[in-house]
Amino acid sequence: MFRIDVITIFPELFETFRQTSLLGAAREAGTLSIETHDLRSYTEDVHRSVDDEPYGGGPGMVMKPEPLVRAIEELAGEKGPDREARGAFVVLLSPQGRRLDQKEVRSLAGRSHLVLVCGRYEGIDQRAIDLAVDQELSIGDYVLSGGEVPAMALIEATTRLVPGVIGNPESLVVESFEKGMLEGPSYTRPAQFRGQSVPEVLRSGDHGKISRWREERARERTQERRPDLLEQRPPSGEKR
Ligand code: JDQ
Repeated sequence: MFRIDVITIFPELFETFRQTSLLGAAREAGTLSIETHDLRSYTEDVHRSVDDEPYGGGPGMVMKPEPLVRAIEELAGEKGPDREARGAFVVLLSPQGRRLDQKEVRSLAGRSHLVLVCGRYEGIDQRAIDLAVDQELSIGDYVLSGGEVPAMALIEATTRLVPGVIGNPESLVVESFEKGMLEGPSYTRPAQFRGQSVPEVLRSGDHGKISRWREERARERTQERRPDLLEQRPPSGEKR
């Protein structure tokens, strides 16, 4: 069982997401559990405050450390080797984190319990991060308004690698980023559309030829759009 707990002030953002086919099926099969936890329920003041003004002044608000650390420790335990030994790993989504890539996704999918912390406002008290978070991750170099959308991206990317979550494991390994290359073009019916035809080779029935053609198109597209991916690739045949 792969368990994901999400700490957020907007748990309702995850409701329809949790019901999407892949995640819903895995939850019903008992291979996956995704629970959200309202950060406000971990506050102890009458106003249920999760933010406060920044020390040193400046615009915006900062997330208070107490409810965050209380929530994380209740769900994952105290930071340290015992927590990691249980397979629990606490990730804070933030623009200051290391960039999430497929290699990191594979590593996260190898854990058994992820606690995802979604911030809001302009920052999080550094002491909460130091005390309770194992890793800060960003999904890309652009600024969102909170960690919820990044958390959903991380959940989709990791859960599809968890055995038993995707129905067909064959459709997985051959995919673009798992090979360190982009996918080439795909086609479906009709064979002719607005004067453009499906490449003849794909309708030839020669699977060896089709496979080589796809490999060439993938390489061509990767060279054109993402040459950085080809530079990172190990010599052919080696697993990344
Ligand atoms: C939060 C914000 C100004 C943060 C608050 C919490 N890849 C990625 N982009 N943006 C985020 C992640 C992200 C994640 C969590 C977040 C943005 N903000 C907004 C505003 C400075 C820092």
